[in-house]
Amino acid sequence: MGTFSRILLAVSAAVLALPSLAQAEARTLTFTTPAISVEPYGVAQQPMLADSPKVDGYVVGMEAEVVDAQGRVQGRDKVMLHHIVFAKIGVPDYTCGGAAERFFAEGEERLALSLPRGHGYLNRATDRWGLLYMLMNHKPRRLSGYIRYTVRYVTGETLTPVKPVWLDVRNCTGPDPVFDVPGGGKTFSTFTRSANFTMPESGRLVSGGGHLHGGGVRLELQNASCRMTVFASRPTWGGPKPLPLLHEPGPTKMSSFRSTTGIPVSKGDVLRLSAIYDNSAPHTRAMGIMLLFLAPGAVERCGATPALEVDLGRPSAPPPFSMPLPRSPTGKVSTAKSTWVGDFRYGAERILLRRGTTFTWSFRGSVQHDVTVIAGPIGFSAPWTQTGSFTHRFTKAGTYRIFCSLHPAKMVQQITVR
Ligand SMILES: [Cu+2]
Repeated sequence: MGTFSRILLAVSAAVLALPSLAQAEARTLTFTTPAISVEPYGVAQQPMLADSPKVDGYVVGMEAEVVDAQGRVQGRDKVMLHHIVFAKIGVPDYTCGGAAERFFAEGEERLALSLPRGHGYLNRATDRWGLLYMLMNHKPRRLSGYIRYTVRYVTGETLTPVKPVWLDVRNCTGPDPVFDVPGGGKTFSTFTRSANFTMPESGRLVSGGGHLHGGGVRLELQNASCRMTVFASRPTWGGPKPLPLLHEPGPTKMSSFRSTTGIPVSKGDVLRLSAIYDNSAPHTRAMGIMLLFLAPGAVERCGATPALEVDLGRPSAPPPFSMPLPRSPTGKVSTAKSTWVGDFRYGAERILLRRGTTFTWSFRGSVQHDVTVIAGPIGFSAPWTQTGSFTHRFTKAGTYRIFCSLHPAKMVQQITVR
């Protein structure tokens, strides 16, 4: 076949692929961040400006992954995408206000955004995007990762605009919206953390998905005003675990829904989000987040939920799991009631206490650290900090395995309570 025939063929294929509106175009745009360096077994997190489509249009789909310098997707056992959040700068967030509207996020579950046909998230050529990343390196050497994200983008057509509604059981309490599941309950016992959000307008929820961490059972959205369960996002477990274990593995997938009809919600309706976790063991630094997309407009009050297109995965109960320390604690056993938390180690790594003791960690790092129980009779954690102190009263005997979630391979501690 000659060159000319090949061009003709390509042109006719392109014409056939065009939608009915001659001007309309859907493209997949690919963006890659500069290199992000992550220390051995370390965590890197930072906000950065992000490239965005420089023409007016609508985002209809999105996904993100970590690639190496050659553009190859990195395995979860190298630099893992722990969390990523995209936001439009200068636009208040739907639920939390402030200066950035969160519109897309992924965690270990790799939830891609895919809006139902005819709906899109409006983007202007002049809009500016930011992203907040958290990467984790599972190798003993410094590695660089690049976040590559693809945007499915529609121009030349008017779509039904949607607004991102970010619901979180921690309800806008800062950059690290975590809570601790204490554990210590019977097999199959659960722990629930909930938060309410009152809808400021009416509309249809046309897409939604969830985010849970290790130990998550389900993430449930209810319309409390209508006494209806709207949607439950369920975790799928399994697949290879990124080794060494630097955190309790999370779901590999969370179920999500799409609907062109949408789930009706009315102005004033109270949406209640509940994160339900296994409570037979501690699950510290847990999360419960659901990102929904609302197409504003008049609806019938407490109208029926339509049939949803659900990407279910293979949901099951979280597998029983006991997190080991990445290395053995060393040094002589301390019986003091306090220790320091400094750059990349705890003052004492082996501690023996009497039940009822109130123990104090004093922070004095040049970077942030924390105290996170990864296994033990009761789970608790201290927030990321460089200064100040954190106390915990040990009321239950047993062995507490502790690390800094930001430097898990370096900062370990074991406290035995008798
Ligand atoms: Cu640390």
